[in-house]
Amino acid sequence: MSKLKEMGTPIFWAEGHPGPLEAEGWEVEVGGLVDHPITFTYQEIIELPKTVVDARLTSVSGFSVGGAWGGVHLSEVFDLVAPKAEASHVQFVSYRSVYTTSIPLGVARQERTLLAYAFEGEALESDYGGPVRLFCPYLWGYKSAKSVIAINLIDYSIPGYWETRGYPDSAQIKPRRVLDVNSGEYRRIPGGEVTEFVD
Ligand SMILES: Nc1nc2c(c(=O)[nH]1)N[C@H]1C(S)=C(S)[C@@H](COP(=O)(O)O)O[C@H]1N2
Ligand SMILES: [Mo]
Repeated sequence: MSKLKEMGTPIFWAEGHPGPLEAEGWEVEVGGLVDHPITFTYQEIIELPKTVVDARLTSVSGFSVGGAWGGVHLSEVFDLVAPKAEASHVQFVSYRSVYTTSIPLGVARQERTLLAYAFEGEALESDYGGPVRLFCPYLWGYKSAKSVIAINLIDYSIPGYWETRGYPDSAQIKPRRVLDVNSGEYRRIPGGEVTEFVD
């Protein structure tokens, strides 16, 4: 059993669970406002320089899970596709194209934002957005689109699945009490990127 599952990390598939998804044959199409659109295979993604970040996924629904997320910096991907000067946001499209979300390009370029394919050294299963998902610890978890099939560089923020259902596009993490999945305890978060809990 994977570490995420062992800890009882909630599994969110608002659009319906897609069932098992295979890494073999998986492709991520990166396009929009770029000079060189590229469709990456899973194999090509894992061959890009790997980064492991110790960070937390924190959901507005009230949980936070931390660990070693592994993947590739979005900036590595952007270096290859060359975003045009007018690109200001990045849209992520999940498998079946029902779940989408966008984040500012500046947040996508930050150090701990990854196109993630591993947690604690294990490949991500489809429950948790495998084979490849966005992992962005700076914003509420609804920005971390699972099982990504397309990444589009755009010049405005396109409201996605939860943004069109009333959740703020800014997705700024606010101070509040959440379940720390790692310890099983309810703890207070300080707001902003959750790196520690507060008393
Ligand atoms: N495709 C897809 N991606 C998604 C979601 C979803 O329902 N479908 N839920 C989002 C929300 S609200 C959160 S908090 C995280 C949860 O990730 P997890 O299901 O791996 O715990 O995924 C985000 N990405
Ligand atoms: Mo969430």
